[in-house]
Amino acid sequence: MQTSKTKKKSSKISDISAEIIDANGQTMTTDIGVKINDDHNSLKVGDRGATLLEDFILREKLTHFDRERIPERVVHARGTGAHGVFKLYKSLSKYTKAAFLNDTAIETPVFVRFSTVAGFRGSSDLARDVRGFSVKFYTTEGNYDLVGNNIPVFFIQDSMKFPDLVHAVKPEPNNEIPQAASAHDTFWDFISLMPESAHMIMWAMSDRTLPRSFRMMEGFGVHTFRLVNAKGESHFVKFHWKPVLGVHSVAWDEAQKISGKDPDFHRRDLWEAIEDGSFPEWEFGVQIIPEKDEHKFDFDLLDPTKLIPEEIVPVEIIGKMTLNRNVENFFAETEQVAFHPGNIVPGIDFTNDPLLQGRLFSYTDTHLHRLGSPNFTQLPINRPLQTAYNNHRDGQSQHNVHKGQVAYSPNSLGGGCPYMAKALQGGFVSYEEKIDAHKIRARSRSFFDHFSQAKLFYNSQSNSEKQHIKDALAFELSMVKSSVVRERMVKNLTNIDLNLSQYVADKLGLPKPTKVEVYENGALPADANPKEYASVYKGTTLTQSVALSMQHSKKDTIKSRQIAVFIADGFDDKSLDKFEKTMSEAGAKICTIAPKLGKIKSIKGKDIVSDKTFFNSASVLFDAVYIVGGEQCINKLCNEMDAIHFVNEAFKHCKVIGGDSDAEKFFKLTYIGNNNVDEGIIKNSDLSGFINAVAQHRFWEREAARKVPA
Ligand code: HDE
Repeated sequence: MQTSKTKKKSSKISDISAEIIDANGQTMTTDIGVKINDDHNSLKVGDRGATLLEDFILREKLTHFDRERIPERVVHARGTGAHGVFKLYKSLSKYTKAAFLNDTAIETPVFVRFSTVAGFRGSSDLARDVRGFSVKFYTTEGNYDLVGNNIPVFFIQDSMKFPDLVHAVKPEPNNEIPQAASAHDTFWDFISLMPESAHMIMWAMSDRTLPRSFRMMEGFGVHTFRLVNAKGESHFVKFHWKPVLGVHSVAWDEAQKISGKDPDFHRRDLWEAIEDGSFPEWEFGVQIIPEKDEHKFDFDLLDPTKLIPEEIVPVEIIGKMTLNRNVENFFAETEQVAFHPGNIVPGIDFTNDPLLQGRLFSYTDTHLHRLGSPNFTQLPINRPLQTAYNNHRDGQSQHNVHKGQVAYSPNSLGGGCPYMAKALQGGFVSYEEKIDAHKIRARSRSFFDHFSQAKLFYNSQSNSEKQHIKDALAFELSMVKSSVVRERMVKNLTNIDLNLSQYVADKLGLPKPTKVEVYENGALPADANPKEYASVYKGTTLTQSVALSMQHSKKDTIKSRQIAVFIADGFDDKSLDKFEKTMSEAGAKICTIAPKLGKIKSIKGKDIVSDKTFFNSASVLFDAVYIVGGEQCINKLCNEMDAIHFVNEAFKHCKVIGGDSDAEKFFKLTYIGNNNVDEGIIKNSDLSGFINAVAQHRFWEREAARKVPA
């Protein structure tokens, strides 16, 4: 028998592949290795007779099948994962002794899982929702998990409120409606009574919750953590992931349509990018705060509803993560992976953030329930690179065969082994934080400023981003049946921006507020009076932070962007060849779309096979559209109503639309012809103009000026 020790010796990250069962060329067997002669028929008495209970092959097959599902995650059920590596650019040894953050020669294997929060496992990828961004680093000193989100703050300040938040956002318990959506009564009822959610709500209603791709979203550790160096000195730290492709989103109307056209849109996008060798990359950044500066901010570093503006503490980029390998088996890897913010290595430690503290309990508890045994760390995807030596024994699904008579410490019969490691030998030592306080069940008053950073976020957005937030709030609250909840939310919004609250009120048919309505009740401590509470708002010295707006994100590449190219019989093959060559040199991906599948004849009689058709694809699945010339081709497209709708919709969603000069006739039939717009409309085969425009991602300003009924 192969013990885990011998297995581990042979490989590192390929430990996971070491477990792969490849049936190629093999005979079918039962689970205990007996060769199967007939897998199509159960054992019966005669041709038409009753099935026999003795049929151990049938029984094994059905009992195994009956147990194929495990409980889905209570939150973040819908997700997808991939393998990769983390490479450090520069050593952080000044701040941490963690080996993977010290040695630039080390390449640390990682496994990443992205997720939505509220939807069930089979729900759509494009729900308006926060995205989970979990990274498991298989370091030389044990597994370190950074279990973060694509938003740097959270809805609540104390883990005590987490089950309430989740119950409020999940489908309502009486009828299990709506799926994967926050636009319903219980969510907004809860939020309207929890002013601490104000900052997170601004992010959640922004386009951050509609990412174009997992590859184009940021990641954040959210909580303030600690780094501890070899001398035992501690610094506070916030972790950031910055996508190399920039941060981009889709439009809300588009997100809803993608949910119907391709609910696997994000999962497919990640899978295909990796299969194509267009490996997603994120740079890893840290904001470091010396311990002595803990109280220098006008908010509490332990409060997870606050971020540290990059203007105050810059993000120092220290490394890069590249995802370069898809999973072999979704269940074995993505479903069984067990992340835990409590999985830390020497050199990293926790703070007393009350949300983080609760998480440190909850994740192990959830894994025990979901994966059914304390031996879930032995699953290939969860195993550290090192063999685990300790005195834990037995339990369900124990895969290890522990040698010897000793399973306790101290012992002399086992030579004292396994022995404990001193700090200098890499043994984990908790940071010796001095705490001298009363045991109380209360919220620190330093956590009471709920609106300053909500304002900061809102004020940092561009006009179109602000408009999207306004529209998202109007949409979500319009789905709420309770007028009391709607009115309370509008009142709360006055604390963020009066104009915002007025816009939403108007859309909801409510009177426009004329002044800031100081928040009245809810999460205030029993003894607080609202006036005093209002005076706790210290404001923040900043009124705007550039990093909070996606408008300022990187827009320098079209790598891996999906471009739809319309063709029909009689298309100009020279133009198509040139377009394809130029776009693929720039790293974009082309998909030809035609009235039918199969061969399409060019102007010169050359056949090409179309990738998709107007009836099995849609503009919402692409970043941009291009129409190649050829008189006959354009005439055909002019009669193709789905092609016209495709372009109108792309226009509505502010995408780049381009074409050869012949395409003008076709454009005249679309809203481009009707609107006299230039932004993002690239005519006359201007391919470099097209590339520059696609790199801009969207021309949102188009929305304000002209509305398209598509
Ligand atoms: Fe989680 N969270 N969470 N969470 N969370 C889970 O663990 C929990 C919080 C996050 O891809 C669960 O394995 C509590 C913040 C991600 O597998 C569960 C609290 C942040 C994932 C759990 C929080 C997160 C989870 C459900 C408040 C961002 C998906 C299944 C105290 C920093 C991990 C599971 C994956 C998953 C509990 C708050 C991120 C129940 C109690 C804040 C990305 O244990």
